[in-house]
Amino acid sequence: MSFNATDSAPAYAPVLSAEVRAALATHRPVVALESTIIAHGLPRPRNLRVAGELEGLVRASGAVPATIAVLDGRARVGLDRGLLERIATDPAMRKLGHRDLAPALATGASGATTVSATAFLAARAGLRVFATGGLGGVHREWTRTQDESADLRLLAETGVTVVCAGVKSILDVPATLQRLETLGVGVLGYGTEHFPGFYLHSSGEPVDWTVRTPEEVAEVMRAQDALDGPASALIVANPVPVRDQLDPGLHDRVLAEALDLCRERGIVGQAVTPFLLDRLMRRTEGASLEANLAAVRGNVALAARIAAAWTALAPSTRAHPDGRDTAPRDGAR
Ligand code: PSU
Ligand code: MN
Repeated sequence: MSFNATDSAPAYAPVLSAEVRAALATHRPVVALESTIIAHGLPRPRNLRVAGELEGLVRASGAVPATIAVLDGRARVGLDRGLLERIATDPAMRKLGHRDLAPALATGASGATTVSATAFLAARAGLRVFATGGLGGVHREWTRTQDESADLRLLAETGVTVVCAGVKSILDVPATLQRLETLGVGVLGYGTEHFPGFYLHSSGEPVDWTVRTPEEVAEVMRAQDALDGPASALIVANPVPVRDQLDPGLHDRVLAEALDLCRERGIVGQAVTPFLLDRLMRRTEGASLEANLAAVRGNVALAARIAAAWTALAPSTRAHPDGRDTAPRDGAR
């Protein structure tokens, strides 16, 4: 481990790409994208194509994509093609949660950021809308392992709107929803009265609030800011369309087997989620991957529309016209 430390303080603040900086300065919509899904959630070489495809989807929907990662000890918000390629192809790319950011920056490390680290950096950079596949949450073996993703606590303290297909179905979904309630994180079903099930259209769990348009989401964001309480995320739970979901019977069978194998092999910590996602993909002959990708694509496109609706609100009625001031709600603490 070599440290960056020198007499002059290294630049630890996130580095925004010129395009992202320009978009923020002119109040154009920007969508933050995470990189762990690229480096650790999808198989190579497809992951690189997907990374480019997701950025293209954001652009096609009229917003600027800002994929977030740490490269050579710099937290980057907005990556060029070369950096995206490194994330997708470098086998040494680490998986960085929020707590890993400081050691990664201090040692000049490189890694993909999870939801917790991405949401944090996005808020720091003044981005309000973030898209991913499925959030981390409470694992099914929680009573034994105490494994609850750091995503939840970070979202409880960070003022970003996260568009996702619920939480990964490898998790204990009811327990995760309960934690979100306890932590005070708002959950909106997008066009649905049920919490999505990641690979599945529905987890079977109800949601308390349903919205049907990007404008409605933006209005909830404005109300959240006007209330001026402690910063916390807003989850927009957007289900994968029924036609694109994984067959529910196949899902349940293959997942039970993957969870058993995970336990048998003693896989713990950060390795659990990538292991289960990979195992499901193999055992469904790629069907889970297609469902995962359909979910992510839908989330990215919706996030771009929400970002546009958000920037369309009169700047004076948004608490943070460009998000970069230090007003109490920017969530980046
Ligand atoms: N969504 C996906 N695939 C993924 C992830 C999300 O479709 O791989 C990643 C996110 O980065 C999320 C992480 O934060 O999985 C959760 O990992 P853990 O359970 O170790 O916190
Ligand atoms: Mn975990």
